[in-house]
Amino acid sequence: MVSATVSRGAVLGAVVLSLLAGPARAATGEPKSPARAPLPVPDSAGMAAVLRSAVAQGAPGALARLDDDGTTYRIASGVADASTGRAAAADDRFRVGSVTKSFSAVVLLQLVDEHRLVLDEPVNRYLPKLLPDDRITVRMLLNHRSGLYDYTNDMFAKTVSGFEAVRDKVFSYRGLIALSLKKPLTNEPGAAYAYSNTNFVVAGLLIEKLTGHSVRTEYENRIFKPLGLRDTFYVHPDTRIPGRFARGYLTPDTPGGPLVDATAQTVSWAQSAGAIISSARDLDAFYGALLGGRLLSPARLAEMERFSRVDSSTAYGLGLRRRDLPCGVSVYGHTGVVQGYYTYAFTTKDGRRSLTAVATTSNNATVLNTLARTLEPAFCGTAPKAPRDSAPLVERGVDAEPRTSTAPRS
Ligand code: REY
Repeated sequence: MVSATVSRGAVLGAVVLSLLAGPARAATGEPKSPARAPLPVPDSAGMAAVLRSAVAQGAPGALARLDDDGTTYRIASGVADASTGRAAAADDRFRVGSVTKSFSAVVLLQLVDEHRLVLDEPVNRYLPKLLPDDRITVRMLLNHRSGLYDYTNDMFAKTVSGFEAVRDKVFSYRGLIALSLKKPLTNEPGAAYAYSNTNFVVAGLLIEKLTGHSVRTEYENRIFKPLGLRDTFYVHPDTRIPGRFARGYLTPDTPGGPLVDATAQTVSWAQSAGAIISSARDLDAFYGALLGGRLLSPARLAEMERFSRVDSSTAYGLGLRRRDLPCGVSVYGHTGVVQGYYTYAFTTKDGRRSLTAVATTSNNATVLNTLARTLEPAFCGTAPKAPRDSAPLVERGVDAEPRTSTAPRS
């Protein structure tokens, strides 16, 4: 069963959003180019077909919401709760995983705007002796070029037992960084892109050091409240998702094994790298506001959008990913993987068409690759192409990027 609705009239919401962004951000103004590049009409039937495929491939539920300049498309398939059979809904809350990284990057870039931080200064200037190499700058954290080893590689070498070992744990930032520093740097500072959760754990520690507040307070005051994100929370170390949510189910390493309900967890292993809870509505609003210029000054947004290529269709800026679609449209956002949930959240360059798509299982490469196929019907308007073959393209979902077992993590 797929449910789909389309509604118009969210224009007022968009107006309120920009007003709520407040005078502090007024200098950043509205989108610079009101003349919008023409985009094809979204193919909502194509998006629904992709969600149905994700459910057929093992996700208990899948949902998507597209906000297109005042028109909203809501689509859902499967169940939000496998034990009660409640149908999934496009408004259900979920864990966003690494989409959190964009929120952390926005906080740090606002601090740059406020002259409280310099991107090209060493991290050790702000956090003395934290890192083993003074050449690691703040920018290298945000663009994954520090070389800091990703401790989650070891933590989740075994999917279910690795998860069960940490689901109730509370880590300090420094404890997580110490896990990373047991291993040497994976590259010379600045020399290569290597996606690592450690970078955004250091970012969280930096936010707390510079502001004297928890990341929760900074996310709330700088982003959640000004944008009116009423479904978005940072509850760490609480293990519960407030309100109505879709449950997330982890796929075990052994094929055919039962799914594990992974909904309740501290996500302390990720914190500022991955512990935000949100909804498709709110992620669409967040990326729309970010790319629309309502969270950062034009200069800082331009820094966030200085991309370096990761592979033929992906580039990474500062806590921001770019996807180049076959139809020639590029979209901006992030992917997220947290036990039980895969998220794709992307928007156009002007922030006026935003898509969030979620599947409620993880550690299932087939589902991850299927979910990626929501982007084309959403932004290119074409029917999604069948996958080239049925073999999983993803070895491990950390980066939510297709990669092979032999390729370096990129
Ligand atoms: C960690 C493991 C994923 C997920 C991760 N996510 O680092 C960050 C991100 C926050 O990039 C887990 N995979 C899964 C395994 C693989 O355990 N053995 O797929 O749920 O979003």
